Amino acid sequence: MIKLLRAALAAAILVATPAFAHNGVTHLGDINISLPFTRATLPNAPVAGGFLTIENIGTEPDRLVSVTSDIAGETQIHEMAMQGDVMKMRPLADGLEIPAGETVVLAPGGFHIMFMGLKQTLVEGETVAVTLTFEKAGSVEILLPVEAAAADAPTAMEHAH
Ligand SMILES: [Cu+2]
Repeated sequence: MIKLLRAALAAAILVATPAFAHNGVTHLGDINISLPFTRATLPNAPVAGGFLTIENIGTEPDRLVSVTSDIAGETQIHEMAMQGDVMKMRPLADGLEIPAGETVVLAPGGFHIMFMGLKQTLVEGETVAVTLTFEKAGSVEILLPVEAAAADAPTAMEHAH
């Protein structure tokens, strides 16, 4: 009976938390998410960016279809693209494809998570929770450490080498 309860409990935990984190990498099915960060903002800043690295170790492409967060009125997935001579950002209406066996980096100047209608100041040293939803791998909550306003990468990465 206890064995059965344990098995049921283990199954329940598996269903509730399909993702697990190890050495700073969050595993969600064939998707590995690493190096999450965002950047400190001034008070009343209307927008902020979020950054992380997504690896697809599977044999099928997947797609980051949405990102949500309580810190913003709306959270979008953006790309930077040339419009004439000007670099502009625009939302990816169909999400961001993560090709099989490839790694897609969301970083300043490239793909990024965009917090629109920011509801709070982002303070260095705090963390921000976002929920990423993939077409195949499902959803996972990721904590983005808030780095300095000019950070290009999470400090944890710099400390690693
Ligand atoms: Cu943007």
